[in-house]
Amino acid sequence: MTTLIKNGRIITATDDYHADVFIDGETVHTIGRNLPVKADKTIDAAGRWVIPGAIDPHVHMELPFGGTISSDSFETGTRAAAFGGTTTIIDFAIQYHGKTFEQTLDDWDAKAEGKCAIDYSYHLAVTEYEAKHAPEFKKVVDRGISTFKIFLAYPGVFMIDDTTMFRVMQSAGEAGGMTLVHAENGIAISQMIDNLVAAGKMAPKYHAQSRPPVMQADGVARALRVGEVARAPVFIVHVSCEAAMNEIVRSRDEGNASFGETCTQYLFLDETCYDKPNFEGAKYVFTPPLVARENIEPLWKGLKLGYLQEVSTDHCPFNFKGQKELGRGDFRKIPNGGPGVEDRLSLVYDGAMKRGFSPNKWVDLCSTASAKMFGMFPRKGTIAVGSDADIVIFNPDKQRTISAKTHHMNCDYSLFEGMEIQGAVETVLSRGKTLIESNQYLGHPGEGKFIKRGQCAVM
Ligand code: DUC
Ligand code: ZN
Ligand code: ZN
Repeated sequence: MTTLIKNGRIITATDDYHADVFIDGETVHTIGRNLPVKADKTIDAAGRWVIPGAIDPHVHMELPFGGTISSDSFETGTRAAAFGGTTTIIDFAIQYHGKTFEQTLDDWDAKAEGKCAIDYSYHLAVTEYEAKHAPEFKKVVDRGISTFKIFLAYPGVFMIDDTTMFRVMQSAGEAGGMTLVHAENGIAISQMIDNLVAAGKMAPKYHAQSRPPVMQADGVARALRVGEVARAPVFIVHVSCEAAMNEIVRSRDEGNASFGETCTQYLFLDETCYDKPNFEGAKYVFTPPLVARENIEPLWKGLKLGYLQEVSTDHCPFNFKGQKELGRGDFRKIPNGGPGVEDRLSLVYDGAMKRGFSPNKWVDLCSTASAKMFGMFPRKGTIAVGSDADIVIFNPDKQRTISAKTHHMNCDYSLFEGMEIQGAVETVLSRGKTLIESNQYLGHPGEGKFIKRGQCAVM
């Protein structure tokens, strides 16, 4: 199968020019002006931007969490991602008690295989590390999983202690991998939760009050200091506030391989969402929580200046009906997480253009930076001869209103309900196959493949 995308404006993280793209099979074959070729399918992209497929490096499909399971399966979640122009996701394979790393990855393979609409990988979340696990780091990296994740939050569930943090960072680094950290002070937060509950403070807004930004900054500082002595690269996930971001800047300025991301929700929403009536604040109960509006512009500035490297979603949806409702009367029982994988590319476009970012920077934040950071570049994250033909045809002028009524995520609400944004995904190709066209999904579950990732390529 060959496809010719004609007359588009090709925008990558580094280039911006008008040309045709000829795709043969799964990869880009030729790029040039007025290509004299015939193809099985021709797409006219006049007036449109032709960009690399977006990469969301932080999602949780069908994750058992908080007494329930996140509501998007690998099938529904990756289909929704495709509608939004995302052609690769990285999920988190979580090690449950007694499991080896390899068993954990086998379990996640079994969940994802044959279901995905788009290409996928996982980070391996390590929750226990005994001597028997040491040789496994190298095997995991050889299997194409070059990133490990640890939690400094959720005591008794996922949280690891500082010994384990040090050992994971060191072992991951020695194996050529990188450690991602959910960084909060989980112990102090537990005490704050107990204090709030003892005072009868049980509404959704107390979830946010139990995890103030300074507790995140504390976790980030600690993780990066430990990474420094372990001499290993560390990547902080879902940075929601300026104080935590500043810790990353400080550490990198001191010469450490310290990186971070933020997520769409932290770039648009603030803590006033928790005041919504009728328990609707529960829709915004995720961790870390939304914070004061003063943090939003510093996060955008941090993206512009490279303090943070990319934007993900931490997509971990739970329906309001039947799932978020589990926590009526007790914020501790509200499953933590929210939907987002579908709207990221266009939300970041809207916000970035309003703040004077270049189109190249937008592509970098949504695709290229993650391809490099997580070991998939140049197969993913760019449009170049030989790269996978993961391509989005984007209409930069179209206006649309975000709504759960029209989104494709398996979630009965949107975090961004009613928000009017500029820019819309029109056509999506995944490894040469047209997946989305005229708002229709043309793919089949299982066409997305596991992608073996290599080392981080930003250092
Ligand atoms: N935070 C969430 O809100 N959900 C999933 C895991 C996490 O860290
Ligand atoms: Zn997290
Ligand atoms: Zn997460």
